[in-house]
Amino acid sequence: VKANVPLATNVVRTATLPVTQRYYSTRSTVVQLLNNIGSKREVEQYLKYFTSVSQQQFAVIKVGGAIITQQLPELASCLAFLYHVGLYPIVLHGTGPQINDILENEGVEPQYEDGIRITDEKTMSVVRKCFLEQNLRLVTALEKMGVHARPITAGVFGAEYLDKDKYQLVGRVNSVNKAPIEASIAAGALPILTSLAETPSGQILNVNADIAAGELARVFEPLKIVYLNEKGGIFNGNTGEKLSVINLDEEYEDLLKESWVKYGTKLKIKEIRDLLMHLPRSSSVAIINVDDLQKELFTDSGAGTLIRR
Ligand code: X2W
Repeated sequence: VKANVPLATNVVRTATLPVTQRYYSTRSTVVQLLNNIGSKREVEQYLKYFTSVSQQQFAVIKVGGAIITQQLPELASCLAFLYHVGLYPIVLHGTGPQINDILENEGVEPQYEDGIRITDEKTMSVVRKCFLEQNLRLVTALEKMGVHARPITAGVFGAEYLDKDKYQLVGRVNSVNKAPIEASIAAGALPILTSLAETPSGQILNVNADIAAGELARVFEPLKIVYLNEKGGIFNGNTGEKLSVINLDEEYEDLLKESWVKYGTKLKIKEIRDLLMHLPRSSSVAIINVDDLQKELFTDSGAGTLIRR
């Protein structure tokens, strides 16, 4: 992967003073930590690049619910690392597998239509419980690593019903309130969000976490939109090889013609393209495993699948 990183020559760092101090005081430690990942020059270059935009424009990181169950210590230490170098990713997590576990234990078969959970009243109470539990788990794990993390479980996403007959209590996001996220970052805390939304009359609606992360990216226009999942990228269904980079401008049409690009993969690629078309060219999407997060962010070669236009 050749990441699209313009060399930041005139770096204007807009961080508040305490964060700036933290950033520089830990800088040598950071470079040491990262020596096994990339060259010092590479790492420094990316650090400079990521800190050249406002703090809220560094990254939106979507964490799949399965990662909280399977890789919480790794996830927490990755996020803690970013925090300790003065970077404030906006973190949004899902909780799909936890919801399914509870439903299945109760003998209820999870229902999906086009990858969206059909959410009746009973399912909704499970969804809300799981979101709050997983949010607390992640926040607590971060606090144990010395990170100031702030749970943001409501008040961000405004929504209407996506299709009440088809999906019941599922929302289509129609507004994003940036204020709680901005306040969190201004206070030096990592914002940790769920993808629950609310109608104007106060009905809570369920929103797919990938979609909610995309909505965050549309309003914050971050340099990086990172989807963390266990698979760690998009794989060619015929050869089994990981696609290290997709340049949408040149490859999109051909990619859609590939026989293995169907169902969920097709939907995902289309959604990511739609998202990137709405964002500055400096924005890119990375799909990676949590173990590869630092490598993807701080090296030219990357680790997962990088998608850009
Ligand atoms: C999702 C929200 C959780 C989610 C659901 O109920 O599963 C809808 O489908 P993962 O772990 O990221 O899959 N909501 C409407 O997306 O979690």
